[in-house]
Amino acid sequence: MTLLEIAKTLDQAASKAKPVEQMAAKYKFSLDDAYKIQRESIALRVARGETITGYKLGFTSKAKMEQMGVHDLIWGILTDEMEIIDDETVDLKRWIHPRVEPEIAFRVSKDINIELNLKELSDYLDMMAPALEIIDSRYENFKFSLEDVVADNCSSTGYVIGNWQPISTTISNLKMELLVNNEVVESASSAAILENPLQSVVELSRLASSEGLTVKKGHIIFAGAATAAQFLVTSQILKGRVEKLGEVSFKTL
Ligand code: OOG
Ligand code: MG
Repeated sequence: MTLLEIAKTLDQAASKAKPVEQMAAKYKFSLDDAYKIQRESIALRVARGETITGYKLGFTSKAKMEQMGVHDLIWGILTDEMEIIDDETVDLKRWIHPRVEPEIAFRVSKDINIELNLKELSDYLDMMAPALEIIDSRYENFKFSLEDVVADNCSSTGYVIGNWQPISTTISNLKMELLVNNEVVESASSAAILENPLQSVVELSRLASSEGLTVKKGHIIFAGAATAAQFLVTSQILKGRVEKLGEVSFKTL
């Protein structure tokens, strides 16, 4: 299979909610190829009329790396098709075996096309918000290698963003919780995310600029989960709570 054919296979798996077998070992594609496949799959979405809304980092915490058995930071692309409104009810039939995880989102206030350091970020980001990410691997049994998950756009599937607020407080040690039906099921400090979730933006600026890619004003950035993710089932109320930032939620059907 060519890289484009692999991208089409993963794209179809996502739109039909039908899993496929892992492909990196079978078709021997590299991590570089995996990012090319990811780009091709996003191009298919854009050709269908979707708009790129931002980026997500993955495996920025030990809890996530250990849960999934993958040990390197990854990045993927978000589109408007993935957006879920705060408090919305979503029908799980559109996905394969979705999971949810608590996150923090940032909003870009000025184009980023160079590698930034932590101190420079205040010129490039204006807002932050509590968020939830829904991930849904297109691979059978949610099992993958690093190359496989990158090709699959890092399992990107859905995102919910709570109230945007200025980045005024220090966010390197905030309690982040995932609640299912109002019970806390996952909890960790935001320090679990690269010691400071803003470091995810630094990493993204490095990775994106090295590819000549601009993270645009208005784009959102998901820093990565601090905790393991939880499988979704029907009739749940999911809530993400970030100390000082507030709550965000959705329901499943
Ligand atoms: C890959 C996506 C990882 C995160 O926040 O670490 C991720 C996966 O776990 O399927 O989104
Ligand atoms: Mg995530």
